Amino acid sequence: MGMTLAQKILKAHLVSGKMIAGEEIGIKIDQTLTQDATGTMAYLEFEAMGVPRVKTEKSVAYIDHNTLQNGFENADDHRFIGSVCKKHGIYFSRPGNGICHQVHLERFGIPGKTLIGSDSHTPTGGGIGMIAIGAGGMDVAVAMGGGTYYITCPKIVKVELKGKLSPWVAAKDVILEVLRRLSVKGGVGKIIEYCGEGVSTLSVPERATITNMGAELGATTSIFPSDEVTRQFLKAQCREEDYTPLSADSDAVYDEEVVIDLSALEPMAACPHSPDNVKTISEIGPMKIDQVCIGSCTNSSLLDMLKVAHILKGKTVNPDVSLAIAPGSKQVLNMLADCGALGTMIDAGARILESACGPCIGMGQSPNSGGISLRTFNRNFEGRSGTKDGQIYLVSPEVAAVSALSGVLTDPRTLGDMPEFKLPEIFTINDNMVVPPVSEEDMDKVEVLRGPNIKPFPVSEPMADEIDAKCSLKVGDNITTDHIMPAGAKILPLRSNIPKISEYCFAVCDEKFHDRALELKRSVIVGGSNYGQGSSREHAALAPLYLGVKAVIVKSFARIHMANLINAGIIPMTFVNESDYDRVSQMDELKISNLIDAVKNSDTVKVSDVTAGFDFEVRLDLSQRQREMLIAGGLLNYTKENA
Ligand code: MIC
Ligand code: SF4
Repeated sequence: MGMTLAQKILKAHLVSGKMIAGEEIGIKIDQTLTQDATGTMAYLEFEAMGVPRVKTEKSVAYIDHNTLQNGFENADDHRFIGSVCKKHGIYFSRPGNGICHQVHLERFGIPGKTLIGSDSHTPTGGGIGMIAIGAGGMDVAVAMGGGTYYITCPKIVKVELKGKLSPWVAAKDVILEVLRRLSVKGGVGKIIEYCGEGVSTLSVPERATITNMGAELGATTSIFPSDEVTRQFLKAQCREEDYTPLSADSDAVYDEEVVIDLSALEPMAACPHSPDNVKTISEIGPMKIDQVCIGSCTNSSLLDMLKVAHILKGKTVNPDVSLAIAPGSKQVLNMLADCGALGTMIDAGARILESACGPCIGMGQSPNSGGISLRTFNRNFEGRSGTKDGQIYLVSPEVAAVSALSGVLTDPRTLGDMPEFKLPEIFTINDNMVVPPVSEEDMDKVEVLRGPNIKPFPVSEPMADEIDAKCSLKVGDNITTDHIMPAGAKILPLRSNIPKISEYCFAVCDEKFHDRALELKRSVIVGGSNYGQGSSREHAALAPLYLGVKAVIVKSFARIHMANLINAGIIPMTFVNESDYDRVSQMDELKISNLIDAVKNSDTVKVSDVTAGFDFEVRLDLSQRQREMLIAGGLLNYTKENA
């Protein structure tokens, strides 16, 4: 029986387990990436493991999230990460060099290799045929130390692309269509594999937009074949030697199939407040807008920027609109400057931002109260922009640029003929902002520089045999990690300080949660389905750990967050009968006995709701390794015990 491309790469990296969907497999990791907002924790964890040098083929640390530096904290984090990298064998991409996923695709990604990154949009690398997966910082630390990375062997969904995109319809519209059909939960436990005649019509940056935003499906990752288009891209990056042709076997068997006719797609937008709330631009109509932001790891490539510059050329941004543009990398910005496109954007009135995440993670450019903002980003969760009642629509760069001029949501097809936008034969290559590590002989000479805001991560205790604790919080469906541990300019600088950042834990849902949880000392959180979707931030597990949360009982979990809870030693449980969710109330006393035996040996355990006077069953959907990890009190304790 033939294999899919994802299966081939996974099999070539298989360390343990059987390639049967639903079973736990361990894979060898070739490359890792971190960004600064999750990186400080990941490197503190790496240091705690005591491995002197990274054992991967390539590990890169990027500084792209916390670049606002409205205090010493972020600058201290950058300095800490830079010094750890120098010492332990990691390449350090300095602030200003660009957004991790954009730069990694340009300079380091290699078809057929495995990559894990402490950022949920790591699947961007699937655009050049990598198995690239977002993970918690602790998993990345373990992989840097040469440890195996474990996932549930995913189902493979075939997305067959037919035809060719019409003029002014974009890669963003392809992924919005996939989201419209499959929803933000539709990819959980799955890899989305693109194939079909339409693939060759899409450039590498377009493919990367699609795999990037596959994160919003909850998918393990997404992947495109590595073909002639990939070779051309790598050649233009002076890396043709990294090219290998890769595709699925013609008789590969898939678990699910979706067909998308590219030529039938039209410009779309994801409406507030979910990436799967997708409508066509014509359905929404000419809504008045206040702000447009172009950039983020989804849509900040040279190709995107050249299209935007073309649309803006000789025009002026509408007087009622603020247009901000953040090119994705130093390479992109450099090339825009050299070809005059940057001048065109400035001339039209765009506010040029540094090559970083910026507004995507609420680091500046929050819209006005109730403001309508069109963004080429990948997430529009409530409050993420920094304005609680901001209305964020996710759109293509084409829709963004044309609407910035008109002041209302506009279909770019009204522009008429579209010129052919081509990638350059050769990109401007200058890796001078990537600092290589020192040699192994010199590593002892490097001092790791720590600032006062960098606090050790909270210790987790080995599991107790009984939980007798109140439900400190009850939340609904689709809770994101932006609810659990919000980001933004005020909170992001606290990523290295768990006690301090915990003050904001769940503040979006309930400002009193922090104080209540601390007062209770031990507690349990109850939630609905797809709990923990979105970011890979392990702070969404470490802050609850610090606040004494022992277990989270929900209808279903998002993949990375569930792994992060286990890594932190918090027990993830799911309702056997979802209707029991309605019977549990916040502040009910919940009691679970003989927990160690249940976690060791059973798939379910009984929870007594002492307050409401009823018992219910919860599922422990865990692998043997995860069970041992929970009993040890999390991944770090487990790794030490097994060292
Ligand atoms: C995001 O897009 O939500 C982030 C910020 O990049 C996160 C990582 C983080 O919270 O630091 C992600 O996607 O994993
Ligand atoms: Fe940065 Fe936004 Fe991409 Fe996250 S989604 S890595 S915040 S640009």
